[in-house]
Amino acid sequence: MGYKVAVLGATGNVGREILSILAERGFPADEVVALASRKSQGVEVSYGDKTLKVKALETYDFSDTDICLMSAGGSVSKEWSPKIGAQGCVVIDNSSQWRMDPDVPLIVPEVNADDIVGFTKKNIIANPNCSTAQLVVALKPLHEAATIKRVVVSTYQSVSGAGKDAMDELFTQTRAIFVSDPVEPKKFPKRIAFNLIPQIDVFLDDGSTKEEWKMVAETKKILDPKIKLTATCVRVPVFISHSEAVNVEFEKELSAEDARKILREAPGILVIDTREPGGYATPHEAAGEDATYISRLRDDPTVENGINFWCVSDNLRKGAALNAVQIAEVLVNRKLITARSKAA
Ligand code: 11C
Repeated sequence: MGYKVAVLGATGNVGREILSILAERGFPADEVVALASRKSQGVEVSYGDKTLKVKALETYDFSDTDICLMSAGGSVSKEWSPKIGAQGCVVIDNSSQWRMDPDVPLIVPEVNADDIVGFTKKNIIANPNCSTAQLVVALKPLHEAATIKRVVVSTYQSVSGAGKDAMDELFTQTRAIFVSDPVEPKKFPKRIAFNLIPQIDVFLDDGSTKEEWKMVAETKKILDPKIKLTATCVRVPVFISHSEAVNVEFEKELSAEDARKILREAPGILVIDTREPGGYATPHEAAGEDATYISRLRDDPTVENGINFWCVSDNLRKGAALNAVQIAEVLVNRKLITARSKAA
């Protein structure tokens, strides 16, 4: 018996990735439906070796669909998630719309899968921001071992986090620079090709950006409200995978060597860390992979119990699509939903 699954936002970067991950992982779906707004109706998208024709969200009946994996932005989610949830279909939403709602669980399965039971209040489960997801996967086993006091993180985020137009902008600007054409920033506030931009999302009153605030607020909700975290988020001219330089201070003693052993055993983590040229993971190698890669583990001698590490992961996979599919797998494996499609 399988489930009926809708993928909303099926023509976007994350929607396409969700479809391919559902197929790759053999998610127990009897039927997968690709959805988008009416203007994309009829567009073809791949689901494994099949091709699906996109249907219009506006006219789709969710009453026999079990799970809707949504990656259509905050305003679509704000309007549609409650309507879809009210029809008994569980929404797993990639936008930031519901993440801080106390009646919506914010889930990274390796970290807080048990919190998922709260989904029945609204039939909505939130997927975290990509830069938070990979960070908490790495922090969770370290927090269990030595209790994290404070985290200082600097991110190096790829342009795919800002969508397909942003990827096109990096490509177009790079080519323009090579042929000496003028470069006009559109999606980003400044030139991104051969440059870095220390702003992701809008500025807040305290001088931080919303991306930085999300990392703080979401880490507290997913992992532990007592953890102090400060972030600086930077956009870099990389197409896929976010990287993070992380400094962690613990209450109890924990050396980099202890952390290495713990992280080697931790779910979702791959430690690549030999102290020689190239003995670390880079965004290029993480792209298309499921793991969160940890490298450059070392003690921080400036505090009593502190370490530094480098953390890289594919932002479209663990940071979005893979995490959403893993949440759906938790629902199924823990028998928290039953298939209601006539086809099942
Ligand atoms: C970026 N992290 O790299 C953002 C994209 O809240 O889901 C994801 C924004 C979000 O631009």
